[in-house]
Amino acid sequence: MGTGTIDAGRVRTALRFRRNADRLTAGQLAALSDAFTRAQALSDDRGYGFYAGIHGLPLPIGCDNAHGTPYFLPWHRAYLYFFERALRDRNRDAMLTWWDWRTPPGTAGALPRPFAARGSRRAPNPLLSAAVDPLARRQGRGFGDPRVAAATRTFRRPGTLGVPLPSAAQVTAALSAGDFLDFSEAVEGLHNDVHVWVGGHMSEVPFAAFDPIFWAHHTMIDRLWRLWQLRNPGGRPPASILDEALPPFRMTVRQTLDVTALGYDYAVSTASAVVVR
Ligand SMILES: [Cu+2]
Repeated sequence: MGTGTIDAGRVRTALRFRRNADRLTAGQLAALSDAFTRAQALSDDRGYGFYAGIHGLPLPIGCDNAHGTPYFLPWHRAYLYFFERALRDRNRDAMLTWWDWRTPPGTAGALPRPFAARGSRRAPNPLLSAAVDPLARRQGRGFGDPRVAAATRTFRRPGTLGVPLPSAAQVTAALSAGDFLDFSEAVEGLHNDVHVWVGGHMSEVPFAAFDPIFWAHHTMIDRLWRLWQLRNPGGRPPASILDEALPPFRMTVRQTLDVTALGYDYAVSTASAVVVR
């Protein structure tokens, strides 16, 4: 179930790979969409709204210590781990996927195609938008953009708030930080820019995780941490926090350090220009 303990049985199985959202096979995308659709249909603690609500409203359990602190990367890694597990409970072939939002020079960047596809009335795209918990909307009244707090489903306003997506050069610069805290701070700053660039629900912390693109964005952040770790084998959060838990998850900072121990890794694609070496 949900936010319980790490599942050692699954961890012992072969590694599963998270892939670039724009390079999914038809089968990988179908599994992901199916899992999102099924999770979005559940209103209990196995469902999409429950997980989205952990990040901000209506269950702001994690967000206070998950942003602007050394817990930023570990907390979100735990969050993705348990959310991905909830997705795989709905469709066992589903895996989180990352949005490579780095913009090549001279371009404005774009949302990954699977998350931007319109879908049809009969078959709405579960990666485009999701319902916002009515309780979150009630609690969030008066917070931030009133159009966001009032909307029953998530929406985006890409590129309208005046903040560009991070460039490849900015990502490379963040990855070159030699110290964990320096890296964490740099990557969190780029992460904030992506939230603002997407706009709508993504630009408001209490609602951000209801937008399906949130998960692809944070999977990219988690992947950058993994790439940084491969470059900096000894680099880790301060020793004083390694055995701290990451509420509401029954996982400690130390338990987030090795993604392969959590049963996953990131697929290397030749098109991903972040070179590790
Ligand atoms: Cu975020």
